[in-house]
Amino acid sequence: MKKMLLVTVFCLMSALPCLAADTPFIVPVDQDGIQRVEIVAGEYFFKPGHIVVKVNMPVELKVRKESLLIPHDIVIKAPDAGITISESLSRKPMTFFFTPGKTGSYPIYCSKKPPFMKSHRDKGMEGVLEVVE
Ligand SMILES: [Cu+2]
Repeated sequence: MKKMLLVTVFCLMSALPCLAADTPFIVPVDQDGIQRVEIVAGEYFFKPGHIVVKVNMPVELKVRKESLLIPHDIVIKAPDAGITISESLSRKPMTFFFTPGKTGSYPIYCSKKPPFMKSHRDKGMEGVLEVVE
């Protein structure tokens, strides 16, 4: 119980990363049948960090990073679902198109790792792309 309270307080103090990690964002399907979603890469999280898309429907994913100085990238390696993304990010949104061909949960992460330091992924820069029926 006490631990639960601590976690809650921590989440309130740093609302964005906690929400990003815990609240699945169901990507809406636009009238033209495309699922459009925008992700922001911050230190050290993706927001939203858990996105849910429908299988066999096209996705337009826009990603940008928040900070000027710290380099980030986005990696999604799910070749059996037809998704292979690995790109450095900038403050200008970058757009990716793909159509997930298989249901499942696939990790989204930043592969940056400064020398002698923890990787961004280890610092929490990891999310989930969930593909559902
Ligand atoms: Cu990063």
